[in-house]
Amino acid sequence: MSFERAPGTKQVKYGTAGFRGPADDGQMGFIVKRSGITAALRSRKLGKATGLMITASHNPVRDNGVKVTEPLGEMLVPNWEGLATDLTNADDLNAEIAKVIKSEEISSSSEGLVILGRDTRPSSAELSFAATEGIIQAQSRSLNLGVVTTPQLHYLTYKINKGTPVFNLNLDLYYSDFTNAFLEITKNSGNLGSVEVDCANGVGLLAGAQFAKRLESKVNIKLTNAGDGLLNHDCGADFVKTGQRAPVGSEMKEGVRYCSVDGDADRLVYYFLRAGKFFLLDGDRIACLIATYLQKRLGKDSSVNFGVVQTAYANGASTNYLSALGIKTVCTKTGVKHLHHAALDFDIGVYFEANGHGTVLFNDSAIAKLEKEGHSEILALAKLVNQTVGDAFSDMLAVEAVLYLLNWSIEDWAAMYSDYPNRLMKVKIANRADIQVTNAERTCIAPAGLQDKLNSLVATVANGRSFVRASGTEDVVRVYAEANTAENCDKLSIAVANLVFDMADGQGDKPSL
Ligand code: G16
Repeated sequence: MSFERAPGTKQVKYGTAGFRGPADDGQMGFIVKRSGITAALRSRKLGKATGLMITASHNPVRDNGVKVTEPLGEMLVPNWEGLATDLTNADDLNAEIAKVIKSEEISSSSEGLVILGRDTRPSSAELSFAATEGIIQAQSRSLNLGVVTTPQLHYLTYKINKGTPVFNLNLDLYYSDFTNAFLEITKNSGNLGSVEVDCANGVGLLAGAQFAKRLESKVNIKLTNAGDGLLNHDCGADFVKTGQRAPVGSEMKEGVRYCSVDGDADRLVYYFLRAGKFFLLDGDRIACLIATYLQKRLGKDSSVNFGVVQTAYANGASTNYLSALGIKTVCTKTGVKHLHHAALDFDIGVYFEANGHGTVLFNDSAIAKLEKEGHSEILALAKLVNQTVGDAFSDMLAVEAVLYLLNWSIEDWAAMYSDYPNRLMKVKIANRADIQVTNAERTCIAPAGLQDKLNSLVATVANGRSFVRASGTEDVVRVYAEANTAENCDKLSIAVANLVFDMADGQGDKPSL
């Protein structure tokens, strides 16, 4: 694989979750190398370690990608996304590096440190060499954690910047912190039953095996799709959420809790079987479960201000459920970075995308107020939820803990509300940048006239809602639709998908269900 960029190569953009694309078309090598340069320059600018994760998460195994992490584990700040894009597209790389060093006032004597991680894709190992080459070129060192989940990389990047010495940085820190937090919360419980985790044939199987072993006295964690099949193929959180069905290899039984993580283990969805019927508990449900718990425990008199951050993909029934309880909700654009940012406006910000990506942020004021008001149980929960980024395993333990604390079964959780029938479709068009949106992605402003026609279609079904947006991780336009019945939902989604296909230069076959 070449790590150099041929002049005139098609331009790329740092998107929803960094850069993503095919791993075999000769582009990913230079993209990852230059992301190594970006991460190193960012580290030199801040005088702190940054993180670099090689993964294409939920995408198929043939793809790969890369994302840069800020020192405290957050996503890269917006102005540096622009610099990452410029560095990656530059014909003259050295000139572009010099430009960033000058504009960002990076000292020539500074040296950076980049914490490097990768997922299990066949292309990831070689790409980590590309990253290292870039990091060295940008006058920095790298610390290679090898194969890790995305949240592990974020967490250990946070840890090193909070004072953990380099030579003490290892995954045991991560496992111990979350295991101990779970054991503390459940110290008075017996065995909590069985959870079967679909690992998407990805890196989640390593984390899953560790938690299964460390928590065997409290919960029976069984792993499926643990490396015996193709990554994300007919399995994983994205497959289960989009298809609203069980992954391959799962012979579902009543009375067992099931969940799926995605290819880099930063998303989680739950499901179970009752009377032969499949029930999905997605990111909206996880947010509602945790928000319900917080509201019950905080009570009316608490000074702690909490709220839930969602995106346009949140099922309308979940937003109505939260509003009926008087819980504040905010809607942002897709992308964890947007939700994370909005969640910081609350003392406790619960943020989840419907696809299962999210976490719960507790700020310093929340911790102080919880201590003052004597909420030791919620303080324990704060330690169980990964504060840096959405983490499938930390979220799974948080769900298990909250169900236990509320004395709820998975069926009690499912009974919170009934989802409105919904469907997510993908439409391939010539240039997805032709689709322009605003209003937290709920209104399409280009191509001209598309939104008016979409509104007319929505008006033909009861309780209709639909929006379209270009994916930031795949070369497709996403179409979301909701309606009062499954039949109306299908009718609306297919009509909107065809509208996009016709008005935005659709490619290949016309969309169908
Ligand atoms: C990434 C982002 C998520 C986003 C998802 C899909 O997830 O981190 O915030 O919801 O992509 O984004 P889009 O609709 O723009 O393709 P992951 O799990 O793939 O890293």
